[in-house]
Amino acid sequence: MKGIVVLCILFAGNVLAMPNTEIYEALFEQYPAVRKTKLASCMTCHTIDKWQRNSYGRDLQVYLRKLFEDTGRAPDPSKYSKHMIMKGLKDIELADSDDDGFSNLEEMLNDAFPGEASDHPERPVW
Ligand SMILES: [Ca+2]
Repeated sequence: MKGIVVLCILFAGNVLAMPNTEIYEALFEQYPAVRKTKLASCMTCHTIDKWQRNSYGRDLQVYLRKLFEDTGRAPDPSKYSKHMIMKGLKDIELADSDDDGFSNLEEMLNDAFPGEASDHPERPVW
């Protein structure tokens, strides 16, 4: 876990503006089973190419910015708390950020990246 956070910080530079420990603490508290899966990585919210946010990361970012704006404050990623991030994760659970036919929650519960359309739970065979 410590290695993942360090790796994210090293590669992310200015791309990741939020404190990474808050993100991981929120992610693991919201979805405890994720801690031992591939989703316990930067790739849950970012692309490997230039470490930009993927569609799931962008949806979360939009939600967090709106939380700040709704209170009349300018969005400040350095002040996103674990609680705020958890609220954001919950709020985008029913969305299908990568448009692969599965909700973000279905993907989180089935070890599939919610921001990567080519990675999704198995589709039922009819
Ligand atoms: Ca997916």
